[in-house]
Parts: sequence; C-alpha cells; structure tokens
Amino acid sequence: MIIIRYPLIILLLCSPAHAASPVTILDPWIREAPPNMHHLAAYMRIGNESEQVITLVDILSEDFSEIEIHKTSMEDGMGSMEYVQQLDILPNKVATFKPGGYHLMLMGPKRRLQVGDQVGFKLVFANGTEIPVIFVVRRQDH
Ligand SMILES: [Cu+2]
Repeated sequence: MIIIRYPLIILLLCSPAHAASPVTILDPWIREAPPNMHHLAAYMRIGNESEQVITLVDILSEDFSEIEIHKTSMEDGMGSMEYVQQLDILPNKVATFKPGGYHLMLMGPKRRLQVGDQVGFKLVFANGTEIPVIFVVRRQDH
C-alpha cells in the first residue's frame, strides 16, 4: 500500500509553482558593448496573458548599479532617450523592448560582459509579482 503513495508525492513536487503566472518573458538579451561603456541596453518581450493591466515598476540585477526603463525616439533625425518610470502592459498584449524603442538602460556594470554571458535580473510588477529572468549577452546584429 505504501508504494501507491509515491506517484502522488512526485506529482506534488513536480507541479511548477509559477505555472499560473500570466506574464511571459520572451527572448531576453543584452547588447554587447565595448569594455569602456558605462551604459548597456537590454531587450525582451513581455506578454500579458491576463485580463488585467500589469505594470512593470522595477528591474533589479546584482551586476549593475542602476537600471531604468528608457524609450528611444527620433526627432529631426536625432535619436533621444526618454526616462519611463513604469510601463503598463495591457491585457492580452505584448510589450516589446527592441533597439530604437523601449529598452532597459543598464548603468554601472560591475563586470565585463561578453557574448554568451548570462546575467540574472528580477522584474518587479506593481501587483507584487517578481519574475526572475536570465538575460544573455549578444551582438547587436543578431
Ligand atoms: Cu537608454
């Protein structure tokens, strides 16, 4: 009779704790930069599969002294960056961070990052959800 208990226990251990999370992070990457750069940019897509607006309010990583959400826009042929305090992602929509648009501005890197390196981040949302994400360093033209 004891044997019957094992499959049940294994099932409980294997059920993923975050299976119900309506937030998906797709293709997170950091653009490789020369070693003297104090600012790096990171990109990803955030999918919201819930019926509520979710709001990205903070981004944390032990590998940078500060991280902000920025938006690049073109004015008279000149690119400029705007600080964005928080970003709303509408129900059943995807927010896209990509070169020339939204990006995470990574300031004060604490180590030299090279192509293939992995960096741990934590995305914090207004509802208290925290999502750990691994970003991979890539070249710009990938
Ligand atoms: Cu920026």
